[in-house]
Amino acid sequence: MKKTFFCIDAHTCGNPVRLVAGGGPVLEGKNMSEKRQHFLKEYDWIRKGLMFEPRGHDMMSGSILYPAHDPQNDIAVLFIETSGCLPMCGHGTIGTITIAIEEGLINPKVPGTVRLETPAGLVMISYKQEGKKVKSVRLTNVPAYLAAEGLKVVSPDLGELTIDVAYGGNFYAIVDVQANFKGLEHYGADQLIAWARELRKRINAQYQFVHPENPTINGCSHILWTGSVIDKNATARNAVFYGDKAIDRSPCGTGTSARMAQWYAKGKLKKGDAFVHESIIGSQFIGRIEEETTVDGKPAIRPSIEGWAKVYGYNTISIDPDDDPYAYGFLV
Ligand code: PYC
Repeated sequence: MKKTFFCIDAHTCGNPVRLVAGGGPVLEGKNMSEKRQHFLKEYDWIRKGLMFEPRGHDMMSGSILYPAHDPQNDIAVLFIETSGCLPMCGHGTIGTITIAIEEGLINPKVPGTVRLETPAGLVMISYKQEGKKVKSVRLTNVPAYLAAEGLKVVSPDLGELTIDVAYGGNFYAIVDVQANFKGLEHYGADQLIAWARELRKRINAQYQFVHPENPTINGCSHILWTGSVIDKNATARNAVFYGDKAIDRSPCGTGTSARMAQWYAKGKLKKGDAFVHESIIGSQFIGRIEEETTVDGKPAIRPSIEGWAKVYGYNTISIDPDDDPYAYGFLV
């Protein structure tokens, strides 16, 4: 049966955000973590149809809004992506809030702020507006922490690598510059993607990562390659691999959170310090440690991430498996 979705397309610092403003499914669950599980069980075809080629592409990422479960909060979100349904997505949050405010999809209780329920937990937003345009969005993320350090993993092409794994809403393997990895600027994006795909497989075969407060958040889903900055005012640069063939064009909000948690744990960043993170294309997010906290007794931080997004299109997309053999997309 043909289903139609009304989508609003934007990008956050270069990475796509397709907000499904009409046609999203009704989900069961008393919070977004439970609703995420319901979506994955019953409605994952919507994600595949809207994210994969031919309606989407390797980097495609999006969201669906739901009413908040707690009356104190403004709205709730499900993230959809080529990789699955992320517990939290930073560039997705910045794009979703920009679209939702500019298009009048939400009406925050306190103008300039949004209390957003995500599958990973509550995220507090503040945004700056000029006329109808949202100029920037700052999200204060769920607690981020260093989960493991100094792990060894062998890349068939690069050799043995030493990695840290940090949580910033998803689990990230952080590959710092070392003898067998010279920095992301020395390699092509295709190489980073192919190496990351194999590395992720090996990391998850060797080690286990489970969020202590929510076991549905598990596994190392992203690889964060590091390298030299382009802009001398930036603190650091990264290229985040996700899905099967994607490198985030934005500096990656949850990746930046994870890297700030890593730096905090190593004494390289403290509360209040700015952390300007550059992406593979040179776009920037401004991070800051807002609060020191703990997760399951481990030192953790609540990081904020600030960035911008641009709305560029309205897209009525149909998915009709009776008519189109590629209704649910494909991977090459
Ligand atoms: O910004 O958190 C992020 C993100 C995750 C995957 C792609 N972008």
